[in-house]
Amino acid sequence: MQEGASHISSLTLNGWAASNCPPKVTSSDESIGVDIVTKEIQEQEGLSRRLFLSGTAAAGIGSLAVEMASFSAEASTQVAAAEVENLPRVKQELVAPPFLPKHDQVAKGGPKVVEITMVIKEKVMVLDDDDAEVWALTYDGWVPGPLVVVHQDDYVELTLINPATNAMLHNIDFHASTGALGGGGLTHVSPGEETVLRFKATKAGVFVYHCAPGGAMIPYHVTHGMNGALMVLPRDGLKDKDGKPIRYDRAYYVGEQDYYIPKDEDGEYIKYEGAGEDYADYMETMATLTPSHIVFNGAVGALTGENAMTASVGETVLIIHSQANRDTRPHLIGGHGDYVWEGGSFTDNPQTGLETWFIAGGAAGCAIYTFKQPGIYAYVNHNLIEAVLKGAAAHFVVDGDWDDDLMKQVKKPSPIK
Ligand SMILES: [Cu+2]
Repeated sequence: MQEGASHISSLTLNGWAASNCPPKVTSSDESIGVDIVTKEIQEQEGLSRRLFLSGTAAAGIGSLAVEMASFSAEASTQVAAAEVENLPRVKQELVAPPFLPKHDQVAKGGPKVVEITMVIKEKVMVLDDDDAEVWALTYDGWVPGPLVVVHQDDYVELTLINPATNAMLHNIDFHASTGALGGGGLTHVSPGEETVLRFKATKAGVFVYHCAPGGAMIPYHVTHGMNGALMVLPRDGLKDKDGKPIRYDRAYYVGEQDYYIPKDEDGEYIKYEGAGEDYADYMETMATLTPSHIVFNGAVGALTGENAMTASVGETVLIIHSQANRDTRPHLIGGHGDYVWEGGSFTDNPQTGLETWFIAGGAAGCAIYTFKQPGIYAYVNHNLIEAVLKGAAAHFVVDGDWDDDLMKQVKKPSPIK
């Protein structure tokens, strides 16, 4: 096991970086990104599309995939511990964000094996009113992928299915897990394959998961929507700094997504025939680090208007926010974060009374707020350029009675006397 583990880490490091470093790169970190892009594009030109997209022909990935397969079989026999086999099993039906699957806030009984299934779907998504579209790479057809909820010390058992109708190779890296690149090293599935990964949820908190097939395909897949989040609740539920229980009436999952959609010479967004067709163009737009879109739940307006999240005055709402690639700063306009787990770890005491909180790229965090006034609240990334011009905004529609004590319009806007 030890030998296999060290073997895999050196191999996967190739997948993550080394295989993409051109020979010329020595100490200049700044140049690596550009050189990676150039090299990937050059490689692509010399390869058949199918082979390239499947990942099997990408630099370093071919041998990697073969080694992974043998390691995977070896590992799966070794971890089949009898005590895990004897645990109770439950199936969790995953649902489309912003909703959460049915779950208990306080665990009933001891640790369980929570079985989930995700089907990888490559599909066209329209991103805005300008008809910008992307061949999204998704878990279960949603951007973000479904939120998974378990309790600390439960086991997550994922069946990951990559239907033969897809064009690309995918996998999954759970930040909540320990070992084998978060499971990324054990879950590479080509079109027509499925795999089962089980891991123990040892840390309580909210965590990102994402596709990480290797090399430049990692940011390419993540910025095509292939990410989501998993919440590991403490077995006895959420608590404040004094150990007092915190319970929520509703919970929502907001996944923030940056896209880098290429444009043609006329400034129009380019449309492509299939998943992966935008690869060469996308490598260039992605390398600018300037997203064309920054949106909540896949597209501009996915959580506004009739898609707004709802609540009532007096209800306590948990808002989970993830960003798999890029820093962000959620803010509820007209409200607060009563309790905020900014870094996402439930082992830490929540911060209280925040106006805006920071979510590091590659992380999830969450906030709890009890609504006190009715009306429409905007929930935004408080880089307001990103919220208003790029799309990172959602709405809460809250019903109930207005409280004049908290706010009152003493005089309507009228001519100055
Ligand atoms: Cu993928």
